[in-house]
Amino acid sequence: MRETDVTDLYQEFGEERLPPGQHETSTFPVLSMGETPSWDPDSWEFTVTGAVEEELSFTWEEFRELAAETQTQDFHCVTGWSKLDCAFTGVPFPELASRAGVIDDPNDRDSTGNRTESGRATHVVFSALDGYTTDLPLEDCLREEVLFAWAYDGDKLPPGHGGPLRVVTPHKYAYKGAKWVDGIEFLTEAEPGYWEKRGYSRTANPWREERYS
Ligand SMILES: Nc1nc2c(c(=O)[nH]1)N[C@H]1C(S)=C(S)[C@@H](COP(=O)(O)O)O[C@H]1N2
Ligand SMILES: [Mo]
Repeated sequence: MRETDVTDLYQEFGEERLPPGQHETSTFPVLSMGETPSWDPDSWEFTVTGAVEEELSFTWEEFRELAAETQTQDFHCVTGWSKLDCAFTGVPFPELASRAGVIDDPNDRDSTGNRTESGRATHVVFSALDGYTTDLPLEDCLREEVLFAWAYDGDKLPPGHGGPLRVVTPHKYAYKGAKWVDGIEFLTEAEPGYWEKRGYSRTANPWREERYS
């Protein structure tokens, strides 16, 4: 399996690996809005819908057959803790986007960052088994380090941390990474997710301390 270390991605955003206002922790706290949902591998279905050439759906077995990689990443929680050097294994977002036929041309945007051509995807909303949602602009998702992860430190992802499958977003605060993720929808306009509706940042760049909107 391909293994990469993406902990230097901070250089794109700031001077320091640890974003401002964050402290390092060696534990991995669990933060969820509610209970850990139950998961049935036989009926679980992962869907890719919306503004794509071809909508997709995967069973758990099918999802596990997608090309995966292991990445060493940092994890920044908006409440102030950061856990460095987490090894997550999973499928990079661009793999799913290209299978579904999402064409992104970063030059084809107006001054607000939206696509100039209507009907093309500009945003993504992630959905999860517990009813959680979170949204990001498409260009923030089309990055190798946005992983649909099923393993953490070589073991299967614990249920509390989003197992069987979660998203990780090392370039964003961790609320952008939906635990128990079961779908992505490509949108032609922004649609705020659970915390985004409750005052948290739409863009959530830790090096700019975009915590609240
Ligand atoms: N489905 C789902 N995903 C979620 C959440 C949640 O409540 N439900 N909480 C988010 C928040 S606020 C954070 S900080 C991280 C926490 O991940 P952890 O519990 O693995 O530390 O998951 C994010 N993803
Ligand atoms: Mo959070």
